[in-house]
Amino acid sequence: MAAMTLSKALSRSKSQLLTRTVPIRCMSTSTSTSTLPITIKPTTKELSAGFLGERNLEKAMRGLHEDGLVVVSDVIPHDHLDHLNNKMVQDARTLQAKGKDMPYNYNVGNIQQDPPPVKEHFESSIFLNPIANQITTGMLGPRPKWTFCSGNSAMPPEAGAQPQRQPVHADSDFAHPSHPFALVVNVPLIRFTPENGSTETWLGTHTGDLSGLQVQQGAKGTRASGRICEDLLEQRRQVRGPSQPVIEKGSIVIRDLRLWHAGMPNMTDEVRVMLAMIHFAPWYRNPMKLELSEDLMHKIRSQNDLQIPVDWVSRDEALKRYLNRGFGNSYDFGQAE
Ligand SMILES: O=C(O)CCC(=O)C(=O)O
Ligand SMILES: [Fe+2]
Repeated sequence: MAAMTLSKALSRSKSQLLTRTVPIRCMSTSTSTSTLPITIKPTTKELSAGFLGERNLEKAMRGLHEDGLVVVSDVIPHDHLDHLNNKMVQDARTLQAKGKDMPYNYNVGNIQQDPPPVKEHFESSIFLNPIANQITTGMLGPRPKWTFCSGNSAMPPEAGAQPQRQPVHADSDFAHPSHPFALVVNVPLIRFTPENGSTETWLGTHTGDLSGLQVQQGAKGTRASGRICEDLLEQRRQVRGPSQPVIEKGSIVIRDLRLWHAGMPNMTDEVRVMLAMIHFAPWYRNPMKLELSEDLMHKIRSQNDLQIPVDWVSRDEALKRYLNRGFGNSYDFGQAE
């Protein structure tokens, strides 16, 4: 019976192949046209185990394979987020005071900002979340490599300045594999809305013809690299347009590094911080390392979910250095020979 159903399905898909007339340009492997991401809400049991069951894990895999993005809601305690947010909002103002010398991305309303890499600001629920790790492991293979830990702060517009959006871009502004190799684990520290600059995302743009250097403008290493060509944006908009989803506080957003997206203006008076941690596939030869304070050594060495190459520095040194970093596109997320 099962065999008959399968052979029927096979012959149907064969006949569809023979008669297909739809052009593939600007189509992706996903057939969904929804502009909103799949959101998973773990059960109480899954939360206490720190582990998704089969159905929710399947949903996460579908979101990442087909859309290039998935949201997992209600996984991080709000007091953990508040503690880190208080510190990072102060730090954002310190960076903003540097004017054009701050590490901004595309325009001065969006700052590249590392979290303080010391024990009192390092909650495992945020930086080593077991459900986030389970999902990236499911996509990339056992013990993904965590080599980038930073954030993006959308700043309220300064007096007299015109709020600006980022151009639509892919963070993968270098030659890369055409199969999944890197996922960004984004943690919003507050609730994200279109008003405070929820990231614009273009679901389903991470694969096939839509992904790779041929769709981008801007040389690697320059501030405005990775921009998607205008004509392709217009074509894609007709197939599956962008959205700025509301993301509830406590959520984690996992995004394929190849997905088209853009930082948007923050029209409120509250700084909007989003952490961005990159998990690379275990086979991907990205030579970067985290720089962490020695007071985190025990915590990092006693976990086994991820490979975490670290340059260890003293606590004083860590605190002196973490706000003196480059803008987003100055990092090389490429693969060594
Ligand atoms: O802040 C955001 O929402 C996104 C920022 C971004 O994509 C970038 O700076 O590369
Ligand atoms: Fe980006």
